Amino acid sequence: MKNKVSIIGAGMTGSTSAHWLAEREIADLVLVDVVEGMPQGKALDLQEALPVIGKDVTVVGSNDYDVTEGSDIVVITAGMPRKPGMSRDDLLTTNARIVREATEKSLKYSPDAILVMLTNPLDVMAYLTLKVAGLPRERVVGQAGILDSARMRAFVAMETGVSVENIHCYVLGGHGDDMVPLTGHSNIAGIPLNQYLPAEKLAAIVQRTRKGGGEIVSLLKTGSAYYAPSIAITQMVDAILKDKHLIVPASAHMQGEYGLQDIFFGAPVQLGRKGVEKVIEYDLSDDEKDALEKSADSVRGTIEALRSLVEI
Ligand code: TXD
Repeated sequence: MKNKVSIIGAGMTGSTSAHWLAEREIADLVLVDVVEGMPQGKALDLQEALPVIGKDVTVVGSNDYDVTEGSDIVVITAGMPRKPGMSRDDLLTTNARIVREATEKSLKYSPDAILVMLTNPLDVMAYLTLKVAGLPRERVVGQAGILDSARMRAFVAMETGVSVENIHCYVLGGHGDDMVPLTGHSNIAGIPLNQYLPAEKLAAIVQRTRKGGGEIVSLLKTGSAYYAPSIAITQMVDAILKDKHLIVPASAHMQGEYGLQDIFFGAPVQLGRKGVEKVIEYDLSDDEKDALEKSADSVRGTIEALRSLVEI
């Protein structure tokens, strides 16, 4: 039987995820959005592209959830993106309403689906979904770390001229400006970054990584990044459907790891057919531990803000 992946929110990240996924021919795809005609139009356009590259998957667009029935994975991108000068947390109330609705309606038709979250503020939207749906932690995972780490990899490649294939970066923590790019675990062909690059160059890369989302928002003026976020979604969906046991940085529900309880937080996560199989714990320096604690505080703060606004 073919796999089925539904994407809620057919905007920039949703439709670009569908594009990357269709190219991989790993699942039939459904796009759902509230805008009339838009998911149908994008789905048909994508369907019509596939003969050219010889890929046999069906792509359906709809304003209703019934067509999502029996999905193996539901990707939730529905919500508002940031506007210039807006923090991810400004999006809180609006996106909480949208994400709650997307979660409830998706699970009605696909009660066994794994939910891959993208909507910002990411760690808190993933938390909301887990709580409103009452799901075990295996079933809800948020995309952030692959993107943040890919940005760091791109910046390191620009600085060093080394192939991105040799550059491995690990960005942990919440998906906000307090994220924690690890400079000792990140490496170029096994050489730790903090040995490869002079301290000031590395500090600049860390800073640019932290502000990577905002840099794109300022350039675009309307909307936020979508190519890199959606290829990150694609890597997660691929790892789950193929039961790869792939370890990637992603946002998962912490149950004691890194000393954290009951928040979603970016950590190395092993993904397979059941979703989150394991959260991997790194040995961290005291500075890194402090930075993670600061990032956790900011996620906790947003969860508290959410609790004061909506019932969870
Ligand atoms: O790394 C990450 N986690 C992120 C997160 C990277 C990129 C984008 N990130 C966040 O994802 C961003 O801040 C937003 O909160 C979401 C979606 O970003 P995108 O760039 O795709 O925004 P768009 O293009 O505005 O698309 C959102 C779509 C749009 O078509 C709306 O009509 C739709 O969501 N939408 C809905 N769909 C279904 N159901 C409801 N209720 C709904 N409301 C809006």
